[in-house]
Amino acid sequence: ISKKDAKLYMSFMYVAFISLFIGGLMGLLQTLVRSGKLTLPAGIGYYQILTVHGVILGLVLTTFFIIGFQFSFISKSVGISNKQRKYAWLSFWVMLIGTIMTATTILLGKASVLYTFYTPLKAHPVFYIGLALVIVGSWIAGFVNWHQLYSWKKQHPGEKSPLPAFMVTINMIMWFIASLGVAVSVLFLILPWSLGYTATVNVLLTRTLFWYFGHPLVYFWLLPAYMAWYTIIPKIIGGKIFSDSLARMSFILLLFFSIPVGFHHQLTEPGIEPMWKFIQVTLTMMVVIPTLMTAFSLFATFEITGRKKGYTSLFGWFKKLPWKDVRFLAPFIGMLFFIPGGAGGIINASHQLNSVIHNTIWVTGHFHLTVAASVLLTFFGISYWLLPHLTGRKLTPQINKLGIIQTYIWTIGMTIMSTAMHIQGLLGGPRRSNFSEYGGTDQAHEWIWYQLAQAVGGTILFIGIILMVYIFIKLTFLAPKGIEEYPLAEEEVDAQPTPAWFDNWKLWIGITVALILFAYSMPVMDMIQNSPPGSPPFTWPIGNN
Ligand code: HAS
Repeated sequence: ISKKDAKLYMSFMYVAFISLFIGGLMGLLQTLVRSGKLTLPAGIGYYQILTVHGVILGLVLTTFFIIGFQFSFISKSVGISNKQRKYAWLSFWVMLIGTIMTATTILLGKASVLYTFYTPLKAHPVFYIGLALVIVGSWIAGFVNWHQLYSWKKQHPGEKSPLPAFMVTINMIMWFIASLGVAVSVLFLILPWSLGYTATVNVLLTRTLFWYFGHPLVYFWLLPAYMAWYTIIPKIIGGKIFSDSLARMSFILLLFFSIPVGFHHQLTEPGIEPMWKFIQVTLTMMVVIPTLMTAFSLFATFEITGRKKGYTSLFGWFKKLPWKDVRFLAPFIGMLFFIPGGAGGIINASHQLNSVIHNTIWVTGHFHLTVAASVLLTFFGISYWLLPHLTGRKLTPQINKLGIIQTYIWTIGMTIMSTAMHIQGLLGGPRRSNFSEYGGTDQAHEWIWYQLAQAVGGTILFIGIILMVYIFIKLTFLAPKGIEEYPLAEEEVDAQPTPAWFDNWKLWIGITVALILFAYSMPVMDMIQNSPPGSPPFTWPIGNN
């Protein structure tokens, strides 16, 4: 990778790791405040720090890391021209300006609306304009990525698109189609209301448009982790990709079933016909198929690689995986976290069970297992080789060891915190709630022990963040100069050739759009025609803002 390219990709990484530190600190404060052990100094609101936590980690850290990593990943296979690089920089600056605008409004206490910015909570218009810019910046990145593949295809007629380019293209198509929903909501409904041009807002419609975007958002986080699981992990363990076609198929299925499923976040929402909820829940369950295909393919890679190395006993291949290589260990533990995380997701999506856990802190436990453990541990795993690769340094045995310690700290902290969240959620503990004794009820008394456990887990996690930021500084500025490989695997030699129809983009986009129209047209029309009169703004009780 040339110096020019490395500088571009690293810029995204700087923002990602600064966000990790700020967002993580806010997470620690959350757990301490909720345990009743800390009162925020005057002027800082509970919902203010919760908004910083969600926006900075859920939207900023993830988007910057993903776009930066994807640029490196796609360029590795199809290259990047000078002109494309210029537009990639444009995407970076637009995203950064948007982030600064959004962050400023939250820090000034003018946008304590949480990362979901549900109406009738109302933020300062600059908050929404900033978020819109982050999205526009990411669209520019998507257009550059598509243009990269398009230019390569023109030079290689008849050849199948390289797997990394295929994967990035799918993720950016999903992101583009999904973020159209939130763009419409912000531009046509929320911003005019926030600017004072309209007196009320259609709450049901804005929430629906948010979740039309919000669920694919979680797969936008997950797919880069899958990119690493499918194509990087095999190389790190000394093996090959089990099946190029299977990997492509699972990405295509995730594209189909990520978007027309947002109602599973709105199962308790009045105003949506149960039949449409049922249809979207059915489509949600389909997502399990590509996920289990991924699990199967990973274990196939592990076993085939081990057996090729001569480990013949039943589990010899498993024992001999490179457990002391943090580039493998961190993502592997991420995969393990996905088992309870995914099982929790199936519970959430089941209508009757959803009514037990909805709006409880169980949900917070679920997404800390999925995004903050599975995805983030994989992103850390990527950082251990990507950062030194870009900065021309070496992942030394000493930094590798620190990385292993970091992985275990993260695992312990997250296990304690998310287990406590799940149990407290089953006992009815609410999510998104400041510390309260709830009038001294027995039930609230039961919750406090789990809150304390979360504060312990949160503290351990924050130590993990400090260590990770230290590792980032080491790998970026201090580690000895050297060459670190970009570990991209090849396909197994005896794999069936990938059929050409995988590159039929019109077909994949056509099916995706058809599924969306099927799942959303009628209920959205119903919301536009029959929603109750819009709602005036809601503000938090004094002291919570
Ligand atoms: Fe979720 C809420 C349903 C996956 C993130 N989810 C959230 C929220 C976030 C989030 C952030 O249906 C909160 C939103 C908010 O603020 O309100 N989720 C699902 C379902 C899945 C799922 C069905 N979620 C994710 C992923 C996320 C994520 C991935 C982030 C990256 N989720 C829900 C629902 C809600 C929800 C409801 C709303 C709840 C409510 O009422 O508010 C599925 O994708 C899960 C499929 C996964 C599996 C697991 C397969 C396991 C694998 C591991 C491989 C392991 C290996 C190792 C190879 C079926 C692939 C094995 C080794 C051995 C030794 C055994």
